[in-house]
Amino acid sequence: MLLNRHPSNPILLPDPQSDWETYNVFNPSVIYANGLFHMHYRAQGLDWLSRIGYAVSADGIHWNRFSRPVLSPESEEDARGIEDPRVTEIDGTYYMTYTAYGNTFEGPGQPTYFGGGVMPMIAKSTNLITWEKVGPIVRGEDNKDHLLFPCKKNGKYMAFHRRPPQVWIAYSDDLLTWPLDEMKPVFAPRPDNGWDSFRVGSGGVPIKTEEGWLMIYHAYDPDHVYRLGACLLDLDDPSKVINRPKPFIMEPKELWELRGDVPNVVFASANLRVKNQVYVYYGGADHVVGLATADYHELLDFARNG
Ligand code: BMA
Repeated sequence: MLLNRHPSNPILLPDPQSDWETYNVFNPSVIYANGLFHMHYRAQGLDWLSRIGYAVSADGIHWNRFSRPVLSPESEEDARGIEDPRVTEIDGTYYMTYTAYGNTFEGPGQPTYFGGGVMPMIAKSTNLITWEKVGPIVRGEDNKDHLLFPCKKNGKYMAFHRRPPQVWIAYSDDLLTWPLDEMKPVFAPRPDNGWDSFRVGSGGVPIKTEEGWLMIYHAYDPDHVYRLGACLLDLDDPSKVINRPKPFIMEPKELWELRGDVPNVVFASANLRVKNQVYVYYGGADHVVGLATADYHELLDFARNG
C-alpha cells in the first residue's frame, strides 16, 4: 500500500460547541514551518457558510485550533463562502489560494458571474493568521482547485487552476494579472480510465524533487466518487507531464469517507514531505479531516514508473 491511513483518523472533527465549525471541517492545507505543522481548513457551522480555520501542531496529528476563523466572507464576491485553502510560501510571504463562492447577479450595473459564482482567489500573509485578499486568477467562469507553485519561473508566478474538466497552468508577474492567452491545459480526464474519466483537479502544492514535481491530484468518475492519483511533472516546466500512472492511489473506504456531507469523497489538498514521509491531508466526505502517509521514495518511484 502506497498510502497508509493514520490510526488516529479522523484527525480533525467538527466542534459542536462552536457556531462556525459545528457541522463540517474538511479540505485542509498544511505546511511545515519553524518546526510546526500549520493547518488552514474549511469549516461550516450553523449558518452553513464556509470559513477558514487555523490550527497548529507539533506532530501533524494532534492539533490546537484558534477559536475564531482567520478568513471569513466579507463581500459579494465571497458572500456564500470561502472554500478549499492551499497555502504556499514564496520568498518569505505566505499565499493562500481559495475558492470564493459569491453571490450571482445579473442586470444593469451588476457583474454577471458564471459557474455558480465560484472564483479562484489568492490572499497573502506574513504570519499565517492575518490574511489580506489579493484577487482572483480569472473572473466569470467556473474555475477552482487552483494552487501556486512555491517558486517562480523567469520571474513569473505559476499557478495551476481547473477549467472543467482539466487542470490548466497560468502565469503572472504580480499575482493580479494572469493573461488569458498564456493559460494552457496540463492534463485532462482519461475517458478510458474509469476513476479519472470525468474531472481532474489539483491536490496540494506539488513537492519539488530532483526528478520533477511530485503531484497528487483528485479525480471523479460519472458516479461522483472522488479518488486520488499521482503524477510527475517536469521540474523546469510543470505544464509538461513526465508520467501519469493509470491506477489510483486512494479511494473512499472508511465509513467517514463513504458517508458525510457529500458521500464517497477523499479530497486531498495538502501533501508535504517531512524527512522521508509524505503527509497527505484530505477531506473525508466533506465532513472531517483525514491523514494518510506514504514513504517518499516509494511514492516518487510510483509517480515516475507506475
Ligand atoms: C468540489 C469542491 C470540494 C469538495 C468536492 C466534493 O467541487 O467543492 O470542496 O470537497 O467538490 O464535494
